[in-house]
Amino acid sequence: MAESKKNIVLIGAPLEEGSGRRGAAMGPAALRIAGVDTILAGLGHTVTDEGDLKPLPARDLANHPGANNLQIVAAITRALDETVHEAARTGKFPLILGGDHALSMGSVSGMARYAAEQKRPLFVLWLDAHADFNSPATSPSGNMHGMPVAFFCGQAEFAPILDAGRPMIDPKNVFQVGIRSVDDREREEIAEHGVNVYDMRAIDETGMAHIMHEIIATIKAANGLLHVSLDVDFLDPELAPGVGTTVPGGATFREAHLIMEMLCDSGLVSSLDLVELNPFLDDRGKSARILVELTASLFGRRILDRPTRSA
Ligand code: NNH
Ligand code: MN
Ligand code: MN
Ligand code: MN
Repeated sequence: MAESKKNIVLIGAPLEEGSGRRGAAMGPAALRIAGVDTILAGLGHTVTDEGDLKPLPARDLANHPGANNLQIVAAITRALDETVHEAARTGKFPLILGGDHALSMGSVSGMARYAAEQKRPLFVLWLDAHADFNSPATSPSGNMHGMPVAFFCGQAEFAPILDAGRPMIDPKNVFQVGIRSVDDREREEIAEHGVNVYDMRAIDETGMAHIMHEIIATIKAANGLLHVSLDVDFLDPELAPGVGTTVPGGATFREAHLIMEMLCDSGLVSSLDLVELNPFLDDRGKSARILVELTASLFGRRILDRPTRSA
């Protein structure tokens, strides 16, 4: 199999203000302590750590009653948008160490800008218990980590965070896998906008291999780039307790591992977020270690040297 050694840049985004509780700001440190850099370097990749982004709040934006800590989330969004775009533009693979899931507003918009320059469509694989398609108008909590998908699908009420007219994502290019907690208004929105949702029931009924074959085939046929966003709560809480919003009945280690191996073989992935890790809630670093293990599989660690079986 063709080995592809990458130039990976680690970008820490210690955001917790999108989540409504403290602790996710410790995520980047925990992922480094779990050895994300050394495991990737050990696989033959070049790894550079850019440290943590710590922008000042975006004071040009008014506080919004439906979007808690908007100024801080907007500042991280702008900083990541710029940093991720610049990394991709210079041939690097941006690996974002989160931080809560609101940071994907910036990582995905940065990659959307890059994909538009490459004249290729950007697809997003959203591995999460939640659909994260709320907006300030629909969110039951006001927590912006429940809003990033609506943001990068171009929902108008977010407009002042980034310049108007920026390339965004077609909701039909978003694949959500592992979903098992959706709010009422959110359910209507994802249906209306045509987001592709593979909920837990779909995984049980058809199996992860079949679902991933389907997603990978669609992206290949479109010559797309793929951004992967991995929320810790995608995994079953028994496996990964280090997250503020556990939902029972999550993905097993084997399902998550299969996704990573199939994505690695596909060669499609251009950027990755590791989000929602809350080390304060974790059990002796267990969740951080699993995220690092899964990342290693995505970057080429394999058990036997054989390719994905055909569909
Ligand atoms: N849907 C809820 C909200 O918008 C919870 C979102 N929480 C997450 N998303 N952890 O991944 O407030
Ligand atoms: Mn999420
Ligand atoms: Mn979630
Ligand atoms: Mn809408």
